[in-house]
Amino acid sequence: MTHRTRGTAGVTDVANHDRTSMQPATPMTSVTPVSTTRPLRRRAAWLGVAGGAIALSGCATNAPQDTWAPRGENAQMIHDLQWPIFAIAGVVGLIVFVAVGYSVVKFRDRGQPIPEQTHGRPALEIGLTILPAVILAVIAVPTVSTIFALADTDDTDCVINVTGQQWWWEYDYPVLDDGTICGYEPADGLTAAPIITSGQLVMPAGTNVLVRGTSRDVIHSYWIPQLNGKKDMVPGRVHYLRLQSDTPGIYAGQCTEFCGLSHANMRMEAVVLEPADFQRWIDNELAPYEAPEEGTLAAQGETVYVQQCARCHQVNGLVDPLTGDLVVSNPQDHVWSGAAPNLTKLMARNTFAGATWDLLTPECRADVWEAAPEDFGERYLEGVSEACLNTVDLREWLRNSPAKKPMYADAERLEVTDGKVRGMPYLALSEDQIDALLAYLLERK
Ligand code: HEC
Ligand SMILES: [Cu+2]
Repeated sequence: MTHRTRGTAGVTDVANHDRTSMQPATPMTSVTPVSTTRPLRRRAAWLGVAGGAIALSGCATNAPQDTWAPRGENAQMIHDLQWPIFAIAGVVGLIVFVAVGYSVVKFRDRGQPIPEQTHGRPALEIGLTILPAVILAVIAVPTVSTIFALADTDDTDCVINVTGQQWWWEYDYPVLDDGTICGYEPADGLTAAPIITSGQLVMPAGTNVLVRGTSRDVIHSYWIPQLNGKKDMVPGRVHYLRLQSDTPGIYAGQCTEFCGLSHANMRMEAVVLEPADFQRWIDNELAPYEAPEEGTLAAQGETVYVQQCARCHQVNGLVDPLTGDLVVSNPQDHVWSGAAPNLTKLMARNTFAGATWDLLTPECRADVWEAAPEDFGERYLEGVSEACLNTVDLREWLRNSPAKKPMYADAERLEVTDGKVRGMPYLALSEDQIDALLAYLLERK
């Protein structure tokens, strides 16, 4: 015979079914009444304010990285898929929220007895398992076909190699077997050679561009929202990304894989030019080097450049004025990633250092960036003039680049680095040297 001393099972059984008839252990009126409604209301008010602010921030008019404003075929494909799916998910979400809200309010605990507990409803459960499966199966059809369409490389007109490194993108336009660059023949008198630039990817309008992307250090991700989705760029691998647009203009993007301290300063732009303008761009990139006139400030700048910059940066065709030798950079000995931006035509682009700062003053920038598509090419190809040069940011960069763009969290505690640096180091240039360098760089366009 069992002897039950406490009978816990019996007590809980009773408590479950007769909860409402139980008396609270302590009377509800206590000596110090604590009200919970006021802090709760205040919290709800703050939540409302925060939620409203977040919702309103979605209304920005100047949002160059808007995924809902496609400007090319690939982005349009994504857009055509995302709208209906967003709508379906929205309807499902609404039904769920209404059902949950209704149940929460209607069946809230008012002290009523717990309803009779049943063991499931097979029809409902099976139905609610099959329904989402059917919805997902339906959505899968256009999704998979879009993924395949976005991975197609058969219709490529132009190949551009894109390489990420901390914290900027390099573009390399290879010379194809037929002697063209991206399908364009250089003008008479010019020799086809790979064009190497950084920051701004220049591409012809109405052309299927295929990016062959990789990385020299960590994983980065290439993303121009108005032209296509994201593509990770991984060391030791080549990933492909399609870009296309019919509308001349500048399309902004940014690295979307956390890649270290200055990840947020790793931006890029795609610049779309009409074919005739693109031809002019190519010809200008390939134009032979013109040394500064003797005795000018720019000529002094050339000397400073050869001494201070040429070990990392390449200026194609530059001849050392002192020795007469062709100057060839060897960034692999000085920079961890093994590369530094090619400065041959620095002033033909209009942003620098991972497209983070403008080479143009705000007024001149607006003239280019806000130009109508039919005027855009002409304005972009003007490059940076002396009157338009944003000397503020460029000077700060040359004075102390790691102070402008953080390269190390704690440079004081650097281990021995084999003489190599990440990004561009502090070079202790004098203001005179910087003046001369600016004059020299202004002619690089
Ligand atoms: C030790 C190698 C090294 C030296 C020396 C060096 N740089 Fe750099 N420089 C870099 C690297 C790496 C970057 C890319 C940094 C980034 O964008 O985060 C860079 C970026 C730049 C940029 C931006 C280019 C672009 O297309 O975005 C300019 C301009 C520049 N350097 C000018 C100079 C000048 C002028 C000198 C000489 C006074 C110089 N650099 C010396 C490594 C170097
Ligand atoms: Cu990155």
